[in-house]
Amino acid sequence: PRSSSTFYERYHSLEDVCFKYQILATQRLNRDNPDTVKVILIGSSFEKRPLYVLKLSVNNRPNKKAMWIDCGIHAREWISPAFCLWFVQYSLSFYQSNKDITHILDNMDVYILPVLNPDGYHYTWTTNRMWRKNRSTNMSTKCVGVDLNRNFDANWCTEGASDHPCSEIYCGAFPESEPETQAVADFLRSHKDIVQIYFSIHSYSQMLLFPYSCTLEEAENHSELLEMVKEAAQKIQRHYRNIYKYGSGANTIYLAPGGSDDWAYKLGIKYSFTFELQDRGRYGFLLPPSDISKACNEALLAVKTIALKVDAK
Ligand code: ING
Ligand code: ZN
Repeated sequence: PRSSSTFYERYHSLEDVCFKYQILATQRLNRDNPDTVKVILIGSSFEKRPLYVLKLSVNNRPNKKAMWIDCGIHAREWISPAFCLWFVQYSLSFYQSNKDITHILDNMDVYILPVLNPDGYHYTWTTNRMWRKNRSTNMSTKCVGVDLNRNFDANWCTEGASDHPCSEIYCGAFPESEPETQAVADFLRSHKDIVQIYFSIHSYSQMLLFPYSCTLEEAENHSELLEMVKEAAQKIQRHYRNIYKYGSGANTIYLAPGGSDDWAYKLGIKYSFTFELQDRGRYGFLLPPSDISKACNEALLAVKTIALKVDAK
């Protein structure tokens, strides 16, 4: 019954997500280290909402690597911000009792951006549930919004994106034209020697994707990336009896230039992924709250599997 569901098994307004983050930031992963959860302001959205990254860090070992996870780049994909919250809650709850998350957090810091597109997310709660883009406006058109996953500088605005402002896949006026894109790109540029793994969480269609999406060419470490998502998909199938497709973006879903994972990969983050969470189309973006826990646990298993494989390299 709905009444017995936890905070994490429901969808939340932007205000509630932000409030929860401030609470989570006061928690400790490790009794000896008071600074294990930090909130970092990395920029602000077009409508001037803050973009907060949560940093999980259990010790101050020098030269520690890091993993990045962003959620909510597309406004209507509500399971995505739900996953970022789920991941933080899981980390805080099971550090030191689950051996996989313990190993991961002992060996890398984790940066989590729960809602990359806060203006769009807010708009889906108040006005149009099916909104995808951000909410930026421009003198030269009456159409609103840029597809932030077409706005990164990776074969920007070639086949698979549109230069028409009214399109759902509008690439923007130029690469990184949007403040949300710029904030993420600036943060990753200044942390590129630390961040080893990049995850971007979307829905729907149940796919574990890696570069490239902007070209049909294979990434330099294609076979290594393929091995990783294959193992993750197999684990999901074994544990949750659910099927995820996997492969490079362009070969598995469609050509899509200007995406964040391709850009991060080209920046030098060689383990770069985009996950498409549940479902396969029955409810689509309107995945019921009762499916949140399974969708998040599947994605969590995939993140853990890949992080452990990268760490073992
Ligand atoms: N899918 C992604 C999109 O932006 C994608 C697919 C993945 C594009 C990786 C580019 C890079 O179209 C959804 N559902 O948004
Ligand atoms: Zn998406």
